[in-house]
This record gives sequence, C-alpha cells and structure tokens, in this order.
Amino acid sequence: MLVRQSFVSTIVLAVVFAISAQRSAEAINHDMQIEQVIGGVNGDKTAQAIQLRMQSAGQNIIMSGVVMRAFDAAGNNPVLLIDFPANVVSGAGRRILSCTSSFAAHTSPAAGCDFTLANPIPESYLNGGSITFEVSGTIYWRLSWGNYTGSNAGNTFNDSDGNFGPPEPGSLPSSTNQALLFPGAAGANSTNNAADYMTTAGAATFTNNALASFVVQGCTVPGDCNDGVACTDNACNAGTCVFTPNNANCDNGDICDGAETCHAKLGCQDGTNPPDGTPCPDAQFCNGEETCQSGVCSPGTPPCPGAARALCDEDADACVPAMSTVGASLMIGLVLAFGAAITRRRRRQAAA
Ligand SMILES: [Ca+2]
Ligand SMILES: [Ca+2]
Ligand SMILES: [Ca+2]
Ligand SMILES: [Ca+2]
Repeated sequence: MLVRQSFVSTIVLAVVFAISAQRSAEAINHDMQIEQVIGGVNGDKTAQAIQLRMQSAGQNIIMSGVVMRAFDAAGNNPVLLIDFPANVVSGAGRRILSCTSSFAAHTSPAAGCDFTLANPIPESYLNGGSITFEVSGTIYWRLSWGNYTGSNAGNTFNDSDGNFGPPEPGSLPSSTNQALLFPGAAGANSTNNAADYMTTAGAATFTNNALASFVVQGCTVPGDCNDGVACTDNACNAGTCVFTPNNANCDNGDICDGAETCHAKLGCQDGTNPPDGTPCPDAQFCNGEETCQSGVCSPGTPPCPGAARALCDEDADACVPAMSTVGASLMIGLVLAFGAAITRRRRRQAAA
C-alpha cells in the first residue's frame, strides 16, 4: 500500500512539475501583445515599426525561437520580419520596438529601436496581410488587416477562442504619421482584431524597451510626402500627407485605347476601347476622317477622290474641281490669241 501511495505521489508530482514547467516556459515570452504597427510614414513604405508589449513581467527571454512573420492577403508567402537576436529588460507593460533602419529619420527624437527588422512588411501586403508573434512555431498573437482572407488562428493563451479574426478592416497605415494600435490594457487579451485595433487619432508615439518614446513626424511640405505612386498628386495638408489620384497624369493622348485612369495604389490603369467608328481626327481634312477600329486610330477615306481629278484645298477644308487637260489647252490658246491681237493693234496705232 505504501509503495502504491508513493507511486501515485510520484505521478502527481511529475504532472505538477510538468505543468509548472510549462507555466514557467510560457511565462518567459508568451504573454505578449502586438501593440502598435506602422506600415510606412508619409507614404515612405520603407519606414516601418512594430511595437510589442509584455502583458506581464518576465516576458523578456526572446533570444531563442521567438520570431515575427508577415503573410500576404491570402495567408501565404510568409516573410520573416525578425528572429529576435537578444533578450530584453523585463517588466509588465514593457515594450519591445523593432523597426526598419529608415524609421528613425521620421520620428522626434530619432527612434532608438531595440531591434532592426530583418525584412520589412512587403508593400504588397499593406492592403491585406497578417503579422504573427510566434514562439517555437506556435502563434501567440496575430494581427491581420484589410482584405486578408488567410487563417486567423492562434494559440488560446492570449485569445480565449484561438481566433484572432475577423481582421481589422482598414489597410495597414502607411501614408500618414498614424499607426494601427491595440488600445487595450497591458494585461488585456485579444478578442478579435476588428474589435481590438484602431488607427491612432493623430501622430503615433512608439516606445522602446528602455522606456524612451518617439513621435512619428508629419509633413511640412509636399516633398515630405511620397506614396511611390507616380500618378497621384502629393500634397501636405496641415501636417498630413494627402495623395490624390490625377487621371490627367495617365492620359496617353490616344482616345482609341480609352481613357486611362489613376488608381490610388496601383497607379495608371488602362482604359476601355470606345466603339469602332469613334472619331479620332488628326486635324487634316484632305486625308479623310480617321476613326477608331479595334482600339487603333485608322486612316479615313480622302474626301476628294482622284478619279474625279479633283484637288483638295487643306486651308479651305474643301474639294476644288480641277480643269481638264483639253479645257486647260483651250484656255491657254485663247489667252495667247488675245495677247497677240492686242500687240498687233498697238503696232498699227504706233504706225498711224
Ligand atoms: Ca478571439
Ligand atoms: Ca504620388
Ligand atoms: Ca488613351
Ligand atoms: Ca484627317
């Protein structure tokens, strides 16, 4: 009996030890939020930052197996954003700031980021994508946005149903000095991204592990704003970059391939061919009226047909009937005969 009790105690102890070991393992880096993300500043999509926040103290052991990854709108093509190369200082609510190298130039003071992102979030992921915070391959937090349709799944440690979806509906901010923010408390878990995240009301403030804060700067002149889209007009409106699609910047001057338009993110887009027969005049009367045919401006029929031996007067935009060869010869003969008659008359008068 004693042996049996001892055996059971050993089992119980082993289970307790296993659970506590798991707890302590979880305690060193799992209790984390993706608190704030900016996908670009004033349109400069190379300037990005991701701020993590520890939900409790002791989440600072991130040097081994802790990564962040980005996924495209379909949840594919993961990009390693960072594989944390060092541990940080512990503390409930402490931040961990990871940035691209160009981010600091957009903040005041220049951001002292804890880590440099190994890769930025690809620009093509900004309209729809997802970022994961992972420990040894397990997703402990996820932020998805825009038209993302991939998995919203994650561990239940920080989201009770393990579903971080639906995504936050907007794009990841990149054209202003605002960021996507989890405004909940440091200890708060995820409910879902759509309910949990908001765009900062004004300039975003990022904070590093050493508790220093950096305010993202707005624009002062249009030259501060660059969305990388040539056909949008860049403007700075009271510190906020405004990018306005301008169709005129896309017009190729050819009406037969339709009217080109400027898409705010995709740039110039082709137009639709107008119906065959749509005029595409070249301002020349004598070569006929050009018309669009299958998207190409095609020559017209000259209005003054050669068979009628007509001439075309481009200045008058009119056909001019030409004299026949016989008629011209007769006219010349008459003129010559008339001239000779006048000469003879003057000679007679001079002799008289
Ligand atoms: Ca959930
Ligand atoms: Ca532009
Ligand atoms: Ca055109
Ligand atoms: Ca013409």
